[in-house]
Amino acid sequence: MASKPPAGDPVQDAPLVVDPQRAAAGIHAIGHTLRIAQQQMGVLRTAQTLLKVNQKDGFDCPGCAWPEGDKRHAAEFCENGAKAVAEEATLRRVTPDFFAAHPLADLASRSGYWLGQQGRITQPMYLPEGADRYEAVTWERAFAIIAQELTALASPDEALFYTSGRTSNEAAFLLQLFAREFGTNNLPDCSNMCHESSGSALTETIGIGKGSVSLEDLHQADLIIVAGQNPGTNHPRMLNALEQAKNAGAKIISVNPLPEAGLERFKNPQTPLGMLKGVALNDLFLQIRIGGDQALFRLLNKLILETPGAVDEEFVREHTHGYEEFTAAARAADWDETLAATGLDRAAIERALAMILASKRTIVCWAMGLTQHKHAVPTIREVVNFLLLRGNIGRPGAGVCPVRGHSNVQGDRTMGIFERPSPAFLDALEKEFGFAPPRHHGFDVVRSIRALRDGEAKVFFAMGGNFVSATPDTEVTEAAMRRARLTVHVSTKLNRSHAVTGARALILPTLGRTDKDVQAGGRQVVTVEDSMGMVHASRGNLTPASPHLLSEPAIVARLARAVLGPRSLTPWEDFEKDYATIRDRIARVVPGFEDFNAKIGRPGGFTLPHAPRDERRFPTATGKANFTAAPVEFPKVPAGRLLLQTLRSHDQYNTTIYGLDDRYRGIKGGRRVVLVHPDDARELGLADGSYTDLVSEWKDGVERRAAGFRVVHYPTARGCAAAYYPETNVLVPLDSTADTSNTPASKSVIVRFEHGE
Ligand SMILES: Nc1nc2c(c(=O)[nH]1)N[C@H]1C(S)=C(S)[C@@H](COP(=O)(O)OP(=O)(O)OC[C@H]3O[C@@H](n4cnc5c(=O)[nH]c(N)nc54)[C@H](O)[C@@H]3O)O[C@H]1N2
Ligand SMILES: Nc1nc2c(c(=O)[nH]1)N[C@H]1C(S)=C(S)[C@@H](COP(=O)(O)OP(=O)(O)OC[C@H]3O[C@@H](n4cnc5c(=O)[nH]c(N)nc54)[C@H](O)[C@@H]3O)O[C@H]1N2
Ligand SMILES: [Mo]
Repeated sequence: MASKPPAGDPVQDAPLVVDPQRAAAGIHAIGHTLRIAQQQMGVLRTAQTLLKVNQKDGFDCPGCAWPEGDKRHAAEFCENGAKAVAEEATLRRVTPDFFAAHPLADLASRSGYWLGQQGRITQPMYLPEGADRYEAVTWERAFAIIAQELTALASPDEALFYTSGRTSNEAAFLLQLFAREFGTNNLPDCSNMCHESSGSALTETIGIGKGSVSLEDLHQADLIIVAGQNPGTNHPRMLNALEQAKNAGAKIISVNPLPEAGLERFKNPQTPLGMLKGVALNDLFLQIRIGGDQALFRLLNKLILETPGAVDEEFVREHTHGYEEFTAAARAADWDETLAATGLDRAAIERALAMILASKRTIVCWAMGLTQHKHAVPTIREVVNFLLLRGNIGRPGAGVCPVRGHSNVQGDRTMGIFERPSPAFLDALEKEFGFAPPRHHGFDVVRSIRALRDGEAKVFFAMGGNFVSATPDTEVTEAAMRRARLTVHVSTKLNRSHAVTGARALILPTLGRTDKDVQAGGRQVVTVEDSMGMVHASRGNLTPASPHLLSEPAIVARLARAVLGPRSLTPWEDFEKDYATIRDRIARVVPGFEDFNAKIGRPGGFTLPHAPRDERRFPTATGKANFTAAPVEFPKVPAGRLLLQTLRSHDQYNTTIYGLDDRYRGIKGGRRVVLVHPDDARELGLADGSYTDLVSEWKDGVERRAAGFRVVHYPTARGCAAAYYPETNVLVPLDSTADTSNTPASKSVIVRFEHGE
């Protein structure tokens, strides 16, 4: 029998379903944006913030990592960016009185949506061992508690330092420096759950784990393939770039199990005509089965190889390695297997091929639809093979475009937030700071959860994020977190990770992107790196939520002094006073940041070097771009089951829930929905509007259950289902991860449905 969703949540989850929308953005989006913004921030702050988002003298939008163009519009933000800003700049406050009134058990019974709606945290809070609620604590005492627990550890590797990708370059650089001076490379980050597969695949094949295109390249492309990405919701400003490309004659192919609104039709809110009519962005929609992408690109590669004159022979000869082995594998690709893996028909693939062959400049963009699968890394390598074949890298209008998530997730990695740092990076750190950093690898996210579960790690410190909700296997992860001696969260807003704690817990409230940051050395700026390797400054302009907040760099600097004491030669006090002194050090440690302080003075910032893009040089082990030839894989789903992907609604930012609607998909007032193709639903006896439990089946034999989901008949690919994250993270087994990158396979969960007769 289908059971009811967990009790205790004051938010009624009662989804209503209407027809999905065909177009994204437009007038409706603007009204919606302003309404949400004013509810949270009031009229004045709405004006103060929304006019500064992504302006050259303003702050970087805390939403996605999509870059800003050189010619900025007065409103360089989107509906979802405005929601992200409103969420942070809200006038609502979580004070010590709030914690006095809400014991831990109460907080643990609330939904993530409710927790987030309570507002900005105003003071450091401490949960003593055995206490039933948080109490206010001074900063000094908070740092002393952390220092006490950290110094009591048998080894520095019993501590974990997590980073969520909103953290600025300056704070990230300090955090990794502190962790390494303390003695560990345990620096898991959200990237481990996000684009790690892209980083792994790209580093091996082109020598750098970052995308190779600029906005200008998108505008100049003949063909843009958008695979496994929903830009209408998650990167709305990307639609402007796609529209511009389209106006210049580009074709667009989208590859997705779902028809996503933004790609079908885009109503540009920044042009009057766009608002009324909108443009159809998609020229071809390949409605692929979940996990079929590697098979698709492999077959396309075979077809390119079989077309006389289609391969860029000169590029292959001059710049690549492994061609023979790859062509042997590609020639063996099989139509029938591909059609089974992808669910596509032959005619659609042939149409795609014609567009590919007609294009002289091709870009492939992708996001979580490709990265969160068991075979994500070989899938992305196959995309690289596809681009290499026709020389589509290192020239205008062509290249790889992994579209990043968090606004500074790429920068955090550049700053050394990585559990497997390169020896070169550690050498530079050692030389600059005069200590010997640990050389052995640390734990990524999945490995960190295991370490907590098995008692190998005892202190968990998070620079932002919402670890227990964002990670897989919620029950396992929460139990693991509860075994910690101490859990510490540097946060702006309340979330579930504050309610699922170790024996002792701390919440350290911090400034956000929109807040004015004044230190002893004056008003500070921080910097971020976008999805295309552009680094620029970000300046908040709002009065902080409370006088007790510390900035992220200040928190790390004070923590480092409390923990390391005189044994550290690093000038932590100077770093806190003036972030320019941090940038001077970054300039000497991280390649590409020479003259950092001078360069961020330039409006718009500067672009980091990227050898494949700039000079067709590939810093791989072979010194060439590597073709690869992995066996083709795709998920096999037993009869009576569907393959579930866990994705984002239009009203959320990862685990932050802005509202209960998913407007483009026609879902209103609830999140516990599962989208199923009507024909699959009929076969499985799932009536539209009925309720079902989702039960995930994994080879460990453990059955994981998410209860009480409303069935929605929806035009997804056959054999596939979709439901929102984080409600469904309970279904993703901890050990179900991508080969090589170890990213949780959260787009590929085999589920059966249990429902009343
Ligand atoms: N408003 C808003 N913006 C965000 C975020 C947010 O939560 N809200 N999150 C940010 C973050 S951290 C990230 S990483 C990005 C995420 O951006 P996306 O990757 O766009 O996010 P998802 O909702 O996970 O969507 C995955 C898309 O891939 C498709 N897909 C799923 N499985 C497959 C498959 O096997 N093959 C193919 N071809 N497609 C597939 C899904 O149908 C969906 O369209 O967005 C960032 N921006
Ligand atoms: N099933 C499933 N799981 C997934 C995914 C999926 O598609 N499916 N996607 C994965 C992906 S791509 C990602 S990136 C991760 C996201 O994982 P995380 O980055 O850990 O999660 P977020 O929800 O983005 O974190 C939100 C919290 O960050 C804090 N915060 C916000 N702004 C600031 C700030 O300026 N400073 C500080 N210190 N804190 C701040 C707030 O307290 C807020 O509650 O989730 C992953 N998990
Ligand atoms: Mo992400």
